[in-house]
Amino acid sequence: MKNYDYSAIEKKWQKYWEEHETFKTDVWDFSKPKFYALDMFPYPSGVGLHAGHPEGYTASDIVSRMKRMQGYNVLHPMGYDSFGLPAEQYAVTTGNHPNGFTQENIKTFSKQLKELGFDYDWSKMIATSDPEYYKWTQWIFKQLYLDGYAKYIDMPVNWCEELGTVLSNDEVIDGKSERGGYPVVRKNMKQWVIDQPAFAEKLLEGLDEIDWPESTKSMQRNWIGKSTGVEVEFDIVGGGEFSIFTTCIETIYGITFMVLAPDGAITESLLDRVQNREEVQAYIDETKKKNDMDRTELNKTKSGCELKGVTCINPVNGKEVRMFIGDFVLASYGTGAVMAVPSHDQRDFEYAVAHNIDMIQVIDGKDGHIDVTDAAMEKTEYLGKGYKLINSEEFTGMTVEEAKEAITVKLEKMGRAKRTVNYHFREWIFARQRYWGEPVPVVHTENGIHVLDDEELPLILPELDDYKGKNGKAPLENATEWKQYDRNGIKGVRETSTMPGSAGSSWYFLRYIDPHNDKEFANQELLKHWMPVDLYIGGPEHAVGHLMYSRIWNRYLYDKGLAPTKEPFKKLVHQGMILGENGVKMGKRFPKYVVNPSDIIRDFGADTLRLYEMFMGPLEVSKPWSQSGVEGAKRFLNRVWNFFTEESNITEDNNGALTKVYHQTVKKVTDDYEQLAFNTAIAQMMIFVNAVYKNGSCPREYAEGLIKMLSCISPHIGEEIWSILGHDDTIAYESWPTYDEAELVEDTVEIAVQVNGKVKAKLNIAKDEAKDKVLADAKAEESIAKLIDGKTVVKEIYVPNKLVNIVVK
Ligand code: ANZ
Repeated sequence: MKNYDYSAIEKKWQKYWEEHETFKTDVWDFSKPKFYALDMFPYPSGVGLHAGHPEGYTASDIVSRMKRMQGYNVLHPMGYDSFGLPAEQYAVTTGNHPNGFTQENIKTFSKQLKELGFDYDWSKMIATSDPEYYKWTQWIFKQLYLDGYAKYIDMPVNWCEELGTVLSNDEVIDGKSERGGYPVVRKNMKQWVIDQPAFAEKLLEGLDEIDWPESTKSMQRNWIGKSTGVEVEFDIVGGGEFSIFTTCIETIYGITFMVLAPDGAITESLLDRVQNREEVQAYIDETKKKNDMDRTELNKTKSGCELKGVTCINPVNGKEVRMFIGDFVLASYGTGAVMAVPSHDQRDFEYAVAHNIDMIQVIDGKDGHIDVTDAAMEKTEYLGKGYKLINSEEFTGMTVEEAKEAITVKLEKMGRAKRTVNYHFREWIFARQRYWGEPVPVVHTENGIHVLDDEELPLILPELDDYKGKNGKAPLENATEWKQYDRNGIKGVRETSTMPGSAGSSWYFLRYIDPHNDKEFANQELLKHWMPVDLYIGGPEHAVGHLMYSRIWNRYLYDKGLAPTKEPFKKLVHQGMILGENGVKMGKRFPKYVVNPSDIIRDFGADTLRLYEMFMGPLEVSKPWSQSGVEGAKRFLNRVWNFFTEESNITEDNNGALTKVYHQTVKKVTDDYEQLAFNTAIAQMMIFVNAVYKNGSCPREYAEGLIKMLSCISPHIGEEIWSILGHDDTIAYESWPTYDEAELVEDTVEIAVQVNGKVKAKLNIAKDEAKDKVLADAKAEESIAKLIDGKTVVKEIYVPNKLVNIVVK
């Protein structure tokens, strides 16, 4: 028996693949159908691969290897999302350029990925921090700007005067900066943004045509937050008017007060009229310290104050209504004003209780009174339940749906209502005061913004001595020479903020198809052939970040005629998390449970690691690591090795003993790989290997079929056994094993055995068994034998493969 020296075997085949460029894809070969398998590319951190990386990467590797054997031209690339904060922090603390650190990490990652035996086409590797790459990130940004989707506009931001910088929401705690504890205020500032709302409808529609997890689609729908309602205009007593946005116009007779956004324009226009100006101003100042998240949280107490001396008129019944300000109403959503109906809305209810305001119930439950708070909680479910209006003049008695329409029509006739759609989706803030990112290719001049010419791209990130921004300002402010722009008579100062981390990853799937093109971001003919990505695998944490941004950039390019498909990722699968042996997330908290893939590769081999991670359970669920599971995986590979490398075990003829189980295995493995159900595919291969051992030998055709299937999961051992079986070439391009449906048909059937027409027993017989044999077996069956013992058999009836009836006297 040959020794299974996994370490030598793995090194040998990794070298072979590299030397033979086994997995280099000729993207111009259109003669075969294409398959584009994509992994979410890693951030090249300083710590290298973790146990979670090989999981998703092995999954896409298996499918891509099967597709290649099935005759597809497969593109399976890998690269690095290499701009970002950790490299920047490294630079700040060590004074070294982040590029060196990033290049080192990329080397480590690539080495580790190669040790895992993935079938990546390394000639197509990209890194988002590479100028050859970010040239095109800048170029796409430029198009977005020229088409009006990238804008430089006033946006509310968290501003810290002492630090002189904008902070993200999580850098602000209770109105103070996390660092230093300085006061932070909301303030409008010029920012680079991408107009996401402009894509909202297209993004919603696109979700219907892609094969993605339902949970991810619904997270995207919620994030976009489409809301259909009505804007209604109210007159202010003493002159003027304002509008509110509501999704529940049917509750208009239940209004007992109004709430305005304290920091909104309507409030500002009323300040001169309020009698309690000081109180109001103090509350406005308080509001400006909070971010939207704090303000809208449901369980926060509903603070606010009345605008004393200011009231408005409800247009449907002429009633005078009190007006308040409250921070739960956001200036940036709808009109920045709410008609408050405390009987039917949770937040209005809490506000009314806190401020002692009346309530009027206007919707009656089908089963009597509906709890005011419940009604609000069930806001969506309450439609279609037949709830009827009360206390609503001519609309009393109508269902909610009828009243929605009728009241809208009435207000429209009065010239008071406008049907509106709102999105919660906001502009995507597209600039950071950081160093390690793509420079924004624009210049601020006296006459406004000047965008760089194409031949000025890439705009290279300048080297700096100091990567820290002075006083919290953008680090590129330190690049005093670089900053100054003077070309072709245009003078100005370059933009010093850089693009966010998600810029480069929003289009990398297009670049992989043609990564070395220096004329365009990718050749259009190639894009047409290769897009969309057929299978995209990555973590669920990107559900609304990267996966939304990529859809936006792709859709923008599609609308411009520069990308061939509306949606970039046809099928998406999220791998589950691999937990520590103690069942919790691997990390600093429990260092003894952190698994380093390199250790497993050293002690068991990459093939075992890959097999083990695929056998742990369904790909999509989180599962704890188990060292004994790794050993079990290794034992299985040993069993395969020991049997199939022994020449005398492989027969040239086929006695049929393994035919059925082999065909069942090919069918199950093929179907399961397609469904990414790897654990059950492996279980079936184990069944087959057990049957082979029991049989003592295996026909060559079946041995080769098994090794082909197994080679997708554990490619090194697959190649090695394949060569021992007498082949000179790689197994990677061999044809996928096939199965015969006819061989799958069950060859035994269960029949009923009756005595005098009553079923007394069941019997398993070979299909189409001879009548005499079946009758004899039936009569020999213990329970039947007892029943007919001593009686005379007068008739024997046999319906083939169905039943036997023995008539006795
Ligand atoms: C009256 C009403 C009665 C409402 C009722 C709800 C229930 P979505 O679905 O998120 O669009 N609203 C409107 N503008 C707001 C703002 N700027 N800040 C905070 N809340 C705002 O929610 C729309 C509902 O949220 C609107 O419908 C409005 O309250 C409130 F029984 O109007 B409703």
